[in-house]
Amino acid sequence: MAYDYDDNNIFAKILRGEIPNDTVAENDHALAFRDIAPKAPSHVLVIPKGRYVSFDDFAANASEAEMVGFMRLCAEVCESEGISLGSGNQGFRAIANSGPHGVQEVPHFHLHIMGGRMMGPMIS
Ligand code: D5M
Repeated sequence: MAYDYDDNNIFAKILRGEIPNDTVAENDHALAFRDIAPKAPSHVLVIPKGRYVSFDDFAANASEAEMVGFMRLCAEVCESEGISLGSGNQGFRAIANSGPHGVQEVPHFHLHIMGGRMMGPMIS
């Protein structure tokens, strides 16, 4: 299965430092920054630094180090945003829109982490 990565997508430009972002956290393998159009009091996007189009591309092809780096950064974001269940907070929603049916707009894998309010129905 081929996943054609577009180096001109907006998150690739963010990773290259060509456009600004509101960084929340970063490690060797992933970057977390605030969504430009937040849908919740806390709305952070976590992206791998590697060239992965979608959730399934990342799941199939990322190295274990990239996966661990990505997931640990997600945990760090949940903690610093005050939404992590492990610290007794109220929780959050994590979504990876993937492809046309998932209504993915930016073709670089990203996880939306949203919290700070009660979420509505998941399907729309
Ligand atoms: O959603 C893509 C998300 O990316 C959407 O919530 C807006 C956000 N976005 C788009 N451009 C930027 C920049 N420049 N900074 C921060 N956030 C941005 P999806 O439908 O999952 O692909």
